[in-house]
Amino acid sequence: MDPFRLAAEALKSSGLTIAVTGAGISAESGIPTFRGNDGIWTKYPPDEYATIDAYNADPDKVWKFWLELAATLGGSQPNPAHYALAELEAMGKLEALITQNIDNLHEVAGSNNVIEYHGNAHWLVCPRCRHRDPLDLSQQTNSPPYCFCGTLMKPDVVMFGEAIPSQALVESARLAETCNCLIVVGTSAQVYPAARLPVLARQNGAFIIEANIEETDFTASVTHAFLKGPAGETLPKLVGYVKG
Ligand code: BJW
Ligand code: ZN
Repeated sequence: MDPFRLAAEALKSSGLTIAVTGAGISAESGIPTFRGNDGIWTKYPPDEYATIDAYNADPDKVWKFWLELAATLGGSQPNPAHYALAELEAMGKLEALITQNIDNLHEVAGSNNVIEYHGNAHWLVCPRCRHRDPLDLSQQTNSPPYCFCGTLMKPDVVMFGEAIPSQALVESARLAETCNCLIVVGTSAQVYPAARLPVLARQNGAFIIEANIEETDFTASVTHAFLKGPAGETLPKLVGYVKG
């Protein structure tokens, strides 16, 4: 059966649908993904730039990388894939959206119930007192700023070795365990615990729709309907099938 038709039927009959998104959904907004030939990690190895230990050992080095990454986010706009998920929510067909992305584009596209699993690049957080300040993504400083409590602040994103924010962790697991349908978009399924969510949903009987330009570790064993292609094309097409 046509995977779009199969996916649309599952969505129509589902009482509770959630989505899990990754960097691939923002690729068509001009934001590079992490893995793959042109991925961020090819230039900046994650061991050196994306772990909390690396940040604590040399905050200025990681800060410099961070500002470069942030520059790719500044001025970026949602693409048709973000709008398609916002439309599904508005239609009452998507309960919640769990994003690993830190770019804020789902919120800009109009999704209301967004769980930020790996934080948000538009904020700084104090590791000691948890005070948050907005981060001006266009700033160019050599060092991260200090909190009023005297501690060096860090981007409010989850680095390797840091815990997922507890509310996001618990709420996402609850949704994955109880949903009837889960749409997973543009993630390589390599980073945990986010990569557990579709597996958890599948184990609890949910129908899994996957949208990606290539197969992932989910595709053969977890996915029911694989929508192959750029999410900016496949997700609006899926919404069309749901409406039609
Ligand atoms: C398209 C497309 C288009 C392209 N359309 N598709 C279990 C097993 C092994 C290891 C672990 C485990 N549990 C925990 C770990 C350790 C670690 C981990 O997962 N390591 C593995 C990588 C080996 N996890 C952690 O450390 C996490 N924390 C944790 O577990 O805490 C425990 C703890 C408890 C109590 C106290 C202390 C600790 C934290 C993970 C944090 C991840 N952070 C990052 C970086 C943030 C920014 C920064 O610092 O600079 O988040 S890593 C990076 O990867 C980013 C992403 O959110 C994340 C996922 O990447 P994503 O989204 O999948 O992107 P890509 O690039 O990998 O894939 C893109 C996909 O899109 C591809 O499939 C393309 O084909 C596709 N695509 N264009 C559709 N147009
Ligand atoms: Zn503080």
